[in-house]
Amino acid sequence: MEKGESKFVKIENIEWIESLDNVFQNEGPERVRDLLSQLQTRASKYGVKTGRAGTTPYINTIPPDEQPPYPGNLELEKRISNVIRWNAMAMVVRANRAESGIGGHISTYASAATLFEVAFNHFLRAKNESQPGDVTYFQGHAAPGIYARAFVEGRLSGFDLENFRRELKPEGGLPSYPHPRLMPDFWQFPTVSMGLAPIMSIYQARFNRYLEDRELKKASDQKIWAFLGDGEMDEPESLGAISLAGREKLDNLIFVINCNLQRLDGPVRGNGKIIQELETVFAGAGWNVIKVVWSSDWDPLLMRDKDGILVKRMGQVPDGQLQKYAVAGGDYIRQDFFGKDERLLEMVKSYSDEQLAKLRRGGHDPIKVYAAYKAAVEHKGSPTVILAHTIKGYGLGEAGEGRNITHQQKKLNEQEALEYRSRFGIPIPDGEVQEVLFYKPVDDSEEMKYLQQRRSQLGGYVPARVSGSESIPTPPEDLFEEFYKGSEGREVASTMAFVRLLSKLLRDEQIGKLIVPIVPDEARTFGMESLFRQVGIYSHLGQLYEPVDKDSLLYYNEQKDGAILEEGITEAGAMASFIAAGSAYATHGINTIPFFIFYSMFGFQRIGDLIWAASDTQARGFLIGGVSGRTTLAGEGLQHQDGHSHHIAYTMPNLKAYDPTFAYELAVIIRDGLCRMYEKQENLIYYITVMNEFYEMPAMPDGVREGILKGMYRYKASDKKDTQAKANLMGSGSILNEALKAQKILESRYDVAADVWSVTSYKELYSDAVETERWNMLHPDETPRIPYISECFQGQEAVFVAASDYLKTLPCSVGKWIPGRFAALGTEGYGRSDGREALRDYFEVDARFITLAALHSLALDGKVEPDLPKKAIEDLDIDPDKINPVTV
Ligand SMILES: Cc1ncc(C[n+]2csc(CCOP(=O)(O)OP(=O)(O)O)c2C)c(N)n1
Ligand SMILES: [Mg+2]
Repeated sequence: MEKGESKFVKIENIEWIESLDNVFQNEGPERVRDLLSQLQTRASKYGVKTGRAGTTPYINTIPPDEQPPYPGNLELEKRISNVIRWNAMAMVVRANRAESGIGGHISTYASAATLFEVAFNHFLRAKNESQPGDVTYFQGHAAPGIYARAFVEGRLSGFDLENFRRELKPEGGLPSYPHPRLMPDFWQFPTVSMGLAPIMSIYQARFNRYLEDRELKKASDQKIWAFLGDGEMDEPESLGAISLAGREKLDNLIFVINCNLQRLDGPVRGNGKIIQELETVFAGAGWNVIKVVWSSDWDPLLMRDKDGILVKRMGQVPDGQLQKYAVAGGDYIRQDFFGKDERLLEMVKSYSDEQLAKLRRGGHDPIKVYAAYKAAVEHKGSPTVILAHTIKGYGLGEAGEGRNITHQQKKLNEQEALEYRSRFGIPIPDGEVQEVLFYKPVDDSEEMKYLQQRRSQLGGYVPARVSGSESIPTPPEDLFEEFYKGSEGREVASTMAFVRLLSKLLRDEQIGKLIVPIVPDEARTFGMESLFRQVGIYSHLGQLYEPVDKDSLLYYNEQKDGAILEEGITEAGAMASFIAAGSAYATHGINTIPFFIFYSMFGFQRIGDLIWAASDTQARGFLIGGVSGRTTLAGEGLQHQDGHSHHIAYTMPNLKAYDPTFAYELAVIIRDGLCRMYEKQENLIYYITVMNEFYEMPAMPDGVREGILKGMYRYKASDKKDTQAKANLMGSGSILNEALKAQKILESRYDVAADVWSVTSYKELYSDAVETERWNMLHPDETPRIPYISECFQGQEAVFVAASDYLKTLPCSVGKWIPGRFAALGTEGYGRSDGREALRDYFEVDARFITLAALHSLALDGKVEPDLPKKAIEDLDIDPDKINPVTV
């Protein structure tokens, strides 16, 4: 009897439990649920709180008598699994012997092997001609195990494994983690930046449903599996989207969370219980929660636990202590865990210490794992999360099993390798174990035949990335014609031009259906309401209510086959949709074309890691940074005004970044994107900033298309020929208009000839120039090539001024190829809430400052009188002692 438990209490407990047993036996689980809910209601009347919603006892959700029979050969599967475990360990250990510090993880896969193997042998279907297959996100740090399996399957060679983490070896090697960019036939999704796999898989599951609802894809029972870590669930992105999955009842989605109770430094919840915590959170979000806490070894004990003391004890012990049991041995477990109650001690009287130490956790028992997976794939009406209890570094023994150092363990000494070999029965003789060689059973061995047969039953191997999209012809020029013509006197913003173009593309017979507009609750900000009516907002349920604005032309129109993914305020979720849509060409063989329109400040800065993941995934599509620029976005101030997204865009090699001014530039760039990404099937992403400042959109001058795409062209040459003083003014975004004003001032007031160049992309100019220089350096005996920017400015005897709504480092990135004195103007400093005019004065990027910068450079070059800049400061009403915006 537990301390403090009176005889009366004990009898009362027995009576209540027996009545419940009776109700269950005679009337079934529904009636039990009903009774419990009535009791709860009653208790809450007295103000009694009955535990956290959604928490169930710390035992398996599926009781033994509901377990299906195991459909495979457990003995063979165990042998296969052991071989894979060995090779996974060997590849990390060998890599670190070859090059100390090269890294790699043994303990993550060691804890997850059974979770993966049951899935590989019985669940994960491959994509082939006759089935869509399942879509799987593999926990990044478990990569050695996935490679090891592919090696045993015969898909990877010993060389590949040998050169794990040494990809640059001439004979090739394997990347540390899942990267589709590096293994485009193997990995489908990059997962190793923690938290991204959970959110990407949720939106993938939703996107699959979107494709079906829009009749772009045949309905199927395809599942999305995501294998995740328990520590990983602390990332805000991991749990941030689970309510969407619950709300949308995504029963095509299965999370498998490997709860080994440890992360990198130590326990995930030493003083708590991560499985219970996650259960509450997921249950609250409407998920089907399946806990796999204990293995079959515990079933006999739990059967004998009539008065629930064992279950109670299981629920009491914190995770840190469970971790201690993994390393402390049977004697300690007997005293510390069972010793709390005489009845518990009695229960395990016949168990030796060794037997107690070997009572496995649920995630190491294929029977329990299979039961959970089967229940998950058969479950209808909500997503499923499987919370599987395991031990980190399982099988490593002294070398790291359950130890806090285990995550970083990359080396095994001879004794440890011997023990590992023996524990998993690998037929390598003692004398050779030290070498930790890879091991593969012969092809006609029982286990190899079984393994191959299981995979062929499931349709082939996984992971595999099969890219099967067809080229889509670029829409004809006449669709873009109105943008080339200009706005004919009307003042419009480039955002409006973009929305108009998008709406035309959505109407296009060829590609209209493939376009996926994605917006995180900013459609009205960008003037996109008209699209609500035109193509509808996607909702699996359609519209179950009468929208308040039904009478208006632009009402909030939700439709089952709506095209717009209106994500609500989640740039991360919207980006996850972009990734799903942008990689659908590989996942589903459907070339959807995402346009993700967002507040530019909340793009690269906020969700840069997801944009990076999109690049790794080889997603294609358009990222549209709306209301961009630090002085163009009037009034919004410090938090909203983006002066640096174009800088972050430099970090992604396959991403093109444009900051156009005019509608025709935008149209040329978007048409080029459609052509390169969808007709030529290049793996690019286009980032384009658009603005909300109104001005007239001119007609496209002749011969500028190439320049627009290459990053710059001369928009307006000076008419002035009779002067020595010449300036080239480079402008981007709406600051180009300031350069045009400065051109007039320079010519009319100061007798300076000025050409105005529209710089649509510093990134393009920079990339071209560095590539050209590199080529020249490596080919010294060939005629040197000339960077495009140098070509543009060849023969110019002039000064150069570049102004943009971004930091000066943007134009400065091409400074070394500018053949003359060069001044850069930009928006260093935090944003301010004010109008455009005041902001451009404050940041020193308006026509006055462009004029002054040109005159100052010309004076230094001796092309104008030395006192002209001072005169200009007075003329232009510039305060020379004004505050430097970068200092405040
Ligand atoms: C965003 C991010 N932060 C940090 C890391 C470094 N990191 C790699 S594995 C790991 C611990 C993982 O713990 P868990 O999710 O519990 O997985 P386990 O290895 O225990 O299965 C950390 C912190 C990362 N990969 N991504
Ligand atoms: Mg963990």
